[in-house]
Amino acid sequence: MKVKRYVANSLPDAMSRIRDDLGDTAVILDSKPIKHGGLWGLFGKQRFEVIAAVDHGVEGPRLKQHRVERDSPQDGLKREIESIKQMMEQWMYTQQNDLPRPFAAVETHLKRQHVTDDVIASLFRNVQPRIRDIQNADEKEIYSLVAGEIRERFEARVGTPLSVGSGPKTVYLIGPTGVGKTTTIAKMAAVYVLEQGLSVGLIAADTFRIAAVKQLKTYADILNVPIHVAHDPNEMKEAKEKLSHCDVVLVDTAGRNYRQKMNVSELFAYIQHSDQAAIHLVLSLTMRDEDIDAVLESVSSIPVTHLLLTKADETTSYGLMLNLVSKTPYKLGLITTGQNVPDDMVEADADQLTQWIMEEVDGNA
Ligand SMILES: Nc1nc2c(ncn2[C@@H]2O[C@H](COP(=O)(O)OP(=O)(O)O)[C@@H](O)[C@H]2O)c(=O)[nH]1
Ligand SMILES: [Mg+2]
Repeated sequence: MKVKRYVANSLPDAMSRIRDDLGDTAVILDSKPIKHGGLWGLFGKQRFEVIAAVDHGVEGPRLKQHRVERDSPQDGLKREIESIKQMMEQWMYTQQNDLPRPFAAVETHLKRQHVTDDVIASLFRNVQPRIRDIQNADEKEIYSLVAGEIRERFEARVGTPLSVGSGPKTVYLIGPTGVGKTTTIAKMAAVYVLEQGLSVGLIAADTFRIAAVKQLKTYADILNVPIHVAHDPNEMKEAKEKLSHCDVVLVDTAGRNYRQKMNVSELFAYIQHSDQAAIHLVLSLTMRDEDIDAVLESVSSIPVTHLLLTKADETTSYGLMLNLVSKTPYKLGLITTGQNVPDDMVEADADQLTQWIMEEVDGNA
């Protein structure tokens, strides 16, 4: 039997070198990361040591067994390396820094939910001291500790977005075009009028598009509530005065490109001089991380109070909600789950949100 040690930057690199060197019948006897950084080496850069051998009698992950029918030698090799890589990466977790396998399973799941690496790292960091025996940690224990940690983070942030009692009288919805601001205003107005028996006034400050005012007017007619249109900050002030008898005033703002500073300062002019105001930043759960970051950056000068997350029905990855809890100081308010007015809306609930993120993990949430 010929045994050789290989050190490479990645497993595919190692595999391709082993193939060149030892041929198709080579088997992997052992592999481990030999240099690492970051939390338990999970997110740091590392190199891999792979011990490979050629001997027909040796059992192990045989390179040849992973070969599929191929169109060209390169395609076949690529696929083969990919499948070995996946298999090895899972297995490697058990070898790395005494990291128990359940962490790998939870990490894979959280990544599928689009929880970012830094958030996953901070979850694991917080959970680790609570594990009695990390070497022999029970898979379920890790799942429930991580779920518990996620739940605590949500719990610390859930607000009471619909309570008006001593709370804010004017509620602004701000956010990019098409995220669902107007639809959500209609849902909120319906809840206030039909469920809480409050008097509601609406202000359409989205005069950028004629259709947007019409849309809100239609809802105002259905609910039989007063609506005013504000074309500029002065008219906004007047509209608010006219609606001062209402228990709550909902303001629909223009969803313009917030990357342009002009638009943000214009928006700011509409919402300033608002005491007792709640400002809900509306973001869709279908938005890309980079776009969300751009919006967060551009509204940083606005005193946002709540995050309002829409289109939960259009995604199955809810990690964004957890990322947002880390990235922003805002309360988690309403979450919308469809186009039906007023039914498709819930108040953020820590248990529910945790379940959305952790479900499918063997029902351990
Ligand atoms: N699937 C889904 N669609 C929604 C939701 N909320 C709003 N929409 C739809 O998104 C589109 C844009 O909504 P709109 O309220 O006009 O967005 P705005 O530009 O932010 O005011 C409309 O077709 C809405 O019906 C939601 O929670 N789920
Ligand atoms: Mg609108």
